[in-house]
Amino acid sequence: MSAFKGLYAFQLSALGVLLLLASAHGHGVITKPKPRAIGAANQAACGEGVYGVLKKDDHGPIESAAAKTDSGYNATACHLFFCRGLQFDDNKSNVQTYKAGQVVPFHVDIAAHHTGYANVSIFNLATQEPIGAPLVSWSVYANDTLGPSEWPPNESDFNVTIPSNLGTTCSKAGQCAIQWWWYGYNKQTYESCVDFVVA
Ligand SMILES: *[C@@H]1O[C@H](CO)[C@@H](O)[C@H](O)[C@H]1NC(C)=O
Ligand SMILES: *[C@@H]1O[C@H](CO)[C@@H](O)[C@H](O)[C@H]1NC(C)=O
Ligand SMILES: *[C@@H]1O[C@H](CO)[C@@H](O)[C@H](O)[C@H]1NC(C)=O
Ligand SMILES: *[C@@H]1O[C@H](CO)[C@@H](O)[C@H](O)[C@H]1NC(C)=O
Ligand SMILES: *[C@@H]1O[C@H](CO)[C@@H](O)[C@H](O)[C@H]1NC(C)=O
Ligand SMILES: CC(=O)N[C@H]1CO[C@H](CO)[C@@H](O)[C@@H]1O
Repeated sequence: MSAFKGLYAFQLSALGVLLLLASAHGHGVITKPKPRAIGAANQAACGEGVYGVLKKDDHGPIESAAAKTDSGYNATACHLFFCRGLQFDDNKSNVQTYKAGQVVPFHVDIAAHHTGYANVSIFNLATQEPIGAPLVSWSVYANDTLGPSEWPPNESDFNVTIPSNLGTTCSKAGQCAIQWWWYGYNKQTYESCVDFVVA
């Protein structure tokens, strides 16, 4: 093989590895605090098709899973676009305890940038409605025309302050979660939830 052909083959295989990494790692997920994880309750509520996509790539857009709904999909039980369809029943021992006013550091692993907007809010799990205004929000998030050195550090590392006015709204496990929500203008939605109680 000539040096030129060798280099070409190397570039092709490097590209293949990059594409593989991109598809294996998807786009974004909270990694700190420990977010809601997938399990058997998700499988039962969302069906095999959706469960398979969500399980394969915890960073991927929810729309990829929505494209695989099958006869096992129960929209109400799965609530795919709320907490990514991940279920409290699979995470009963994964509930954080915070104090009112506590500053909680978050880390989001953004594996691919897609320009959009994002916010972080406390949600009532029974109604799936936000409680109060977002705790953090970005009118522009993950701008994909910026290079790594220009990425705002606060898109992946930020603090959330637990409000002091929640009263007993979030005093029991299963009542509240903090949801990080990113919508990319390429029509991709990413969500992670952290279940918590204020005690
Ligand atoms: C779908 O889930 C809801 C909520 O859990 C439940 O009430 C309903 O019976 C389920 N529907 C089917 C067809 O299983
Ligand atoms: C993304 O960054 C580029 C380069 O700084 C800028 O021109 C563009 O307006 C930004 N996009 C948004 C939606 O703010
Ligand atoms: C993130 O940092 C940028 C500066 O890089 C600032 O303009 C913006 O207000 C910050 N956003 C949040 C949510 O902290
Ligand atoms: C979060 O808050 C802590 C303590 O208040 C501070 O030391 C840290 O720098 C903050 N982190 C970010 C990303 O702002
Ligand atoms: C939070 O972000 C989501 C998607 O990024 C958006 O649909 C929602 O309207 C935002 N909420 C607020 C209160 O801005
Ligand atoms: C990620 C995690 O901690 N998952 C736990 C959520 O709660 C269930 C039920 O208690 C456990 O089995 C999981 O290990």
